[in-house]
Amino acid sequence: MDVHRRLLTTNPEYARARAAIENRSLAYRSRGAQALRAGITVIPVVVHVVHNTSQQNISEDQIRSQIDVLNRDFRRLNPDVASVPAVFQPLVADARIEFQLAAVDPQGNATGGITRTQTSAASFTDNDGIKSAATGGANPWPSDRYLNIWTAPRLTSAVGDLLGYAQFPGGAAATDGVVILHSAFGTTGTAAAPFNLGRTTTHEVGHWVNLFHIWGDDGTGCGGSDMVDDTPNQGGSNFGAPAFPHLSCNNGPNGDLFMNYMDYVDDTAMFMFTAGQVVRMQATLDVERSTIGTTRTVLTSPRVPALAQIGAVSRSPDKLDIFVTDRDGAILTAAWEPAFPDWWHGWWSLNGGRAAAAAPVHAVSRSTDKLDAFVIGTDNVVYTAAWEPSFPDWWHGWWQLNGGVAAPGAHVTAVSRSTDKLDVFVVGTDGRVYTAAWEPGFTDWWHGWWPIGDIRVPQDAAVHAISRSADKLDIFVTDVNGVIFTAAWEPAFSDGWHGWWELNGGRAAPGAPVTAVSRSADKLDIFVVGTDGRVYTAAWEPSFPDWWHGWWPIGDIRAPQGAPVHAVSRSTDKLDIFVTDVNGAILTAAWEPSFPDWWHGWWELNGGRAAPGAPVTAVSRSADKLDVFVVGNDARVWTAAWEPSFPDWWHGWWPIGD
Ligand SMILES: [Ca+2]
Ligand SMILES: [Ca+2]
Ligand SMILES: [Zn+2]
Repeated sequence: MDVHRRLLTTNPEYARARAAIENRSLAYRSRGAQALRAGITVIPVVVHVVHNTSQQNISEDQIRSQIDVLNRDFRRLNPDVASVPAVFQPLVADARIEFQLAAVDPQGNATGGITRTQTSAASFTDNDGIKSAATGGANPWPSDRYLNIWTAPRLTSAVGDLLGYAQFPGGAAATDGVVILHSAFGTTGTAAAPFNLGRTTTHEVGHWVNLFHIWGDDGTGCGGSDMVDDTPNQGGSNFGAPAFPHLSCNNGPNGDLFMNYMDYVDDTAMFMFTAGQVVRMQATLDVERSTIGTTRTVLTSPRVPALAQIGAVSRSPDKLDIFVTDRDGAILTAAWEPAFPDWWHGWWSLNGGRAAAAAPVHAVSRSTDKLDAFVIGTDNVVYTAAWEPSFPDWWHGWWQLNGGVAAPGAHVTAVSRSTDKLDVFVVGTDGRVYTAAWEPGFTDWWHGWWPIGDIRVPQDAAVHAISRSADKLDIFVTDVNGVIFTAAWEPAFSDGWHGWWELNGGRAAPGAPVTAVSRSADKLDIFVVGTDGRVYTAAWEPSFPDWWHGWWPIGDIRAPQGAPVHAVSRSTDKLDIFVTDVNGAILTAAWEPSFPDWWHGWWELNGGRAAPGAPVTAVSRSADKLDVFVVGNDARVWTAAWEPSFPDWWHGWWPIGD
């Protein structure tokens, strides 16, 4: 793996190029790591499989497993990064480089990014014979646009067998890239322990972006340097799986950074790049390798308290907007639509809005592409903000909503009962339910607040509201005694709201959310976690002569009392519900009229985990598609998706940002 040393002594041109690169890297270090490339660099990779036996003709699965390792290791997403000793954890950094098998070949044709060459050579050496068809190998693709990786049947050098070797930046284009022994490549197929976690390639690609060995390539001396400030001076290389700390060169008490990818330890014992190494890599991408790869923006997920509810709305088919208040009280939003080539956009501050940490932000779309958001501010006042495509300057607001006050962090639920009309509901500081309304014909801002009846509800409770058909409103709440109530309004009522009525004797924890969905015109289905922790449902439709039907339990799971059950109807008469159970497992169940045997489920939703009872917000952005959102155990916002064309159940979970 010493190929660059050999080049330095035999090729003066290369030695001069290396000296120039070192001067530039030093300049980067001294000017404070201002990399020119923002965000993530995505590098197209071509893997040249050069095989002598058919066994060495490694599978696409094995190749993809290696690309996956690179994408974890160079993004600090490798789970074993947790094994870095605590004293070294502050050094760990995201290299902001990702790798993709090339989709387009040098001639502009579609490709899988893999070439396969049968060779008569049983073995190659580090003299680059594998990099040319003339010597039994495979020619590189243009190295200014592709990272070339060759997998070898066997690799040797003057000192014995090699796992791999690399060419540093500044060398000849015809030999640029890395060479890896097939049995040290990827994590499956022919990959063999202890080099079967793909770390040989991580190490060699580290060289390819200009990283030196961590011990300074000085044998076992203390005078060499890897030209990186935050890596401790280290005697020689480490092997196997050393115990921490391993001291050398007076570098106690913490000793060698042997768990760095640029040491020689086993795959199971290396977990990290440092911030200083990332500066070197990014400097290389800015200069010597400036022509390679494309960049994409980094999305950073807000950090959100565990039980926060994420607001989600689809303002027109297939568009998604989500809203959350982070642990510092900042109100943030992010957006997705199919036209975005690069995943979600965001997170943006919603006009500087502030609220209690985790305060729910309820959003509604009163007509195509319009958004209205509602929240209780830090001063207990109800606020609203609005967005529509015609606004040249981002969101408008926040405005106080007619002086309404409620408990900090409480819910302001909103519903649009017909085009461009808005109705909102809060629990006031006296525990009564209040409503206010807006429609374009109002010349004087919102109307309200009006109390609805005289029940008393915990101040942090959510009033759930639904419009089952144009201009009709139904609301649901659990009062301070745990009694589930409903009330209704429609324009034909001359005397305001009707209700509250007890809903078929339903009981739940005081303030427990009663979520409602209308699966087709004028039908209502509601869901709540009962006092025994089971999920219950009740239903109503105009043809029922005798009031609501229910309550029926759905399956036999247990959720914390007061946990919300989120429900969505992805197309006419279909129902999907979501809840996080007492163990933190995210579960879903489904119903449609064709099911002869009641609800199907519960199923675990792709292994998703969150705090017990964490709200799982669901939205259907177009017919039969489902998107769900939850705060994960790492405090980030996560999403998963389902649509009928997925042959294999849900896709996800993905964090919306790092
Ligand atoms: Ca160092
Ligand atoms: Ca050394
Ligand atoms: Zn090396």
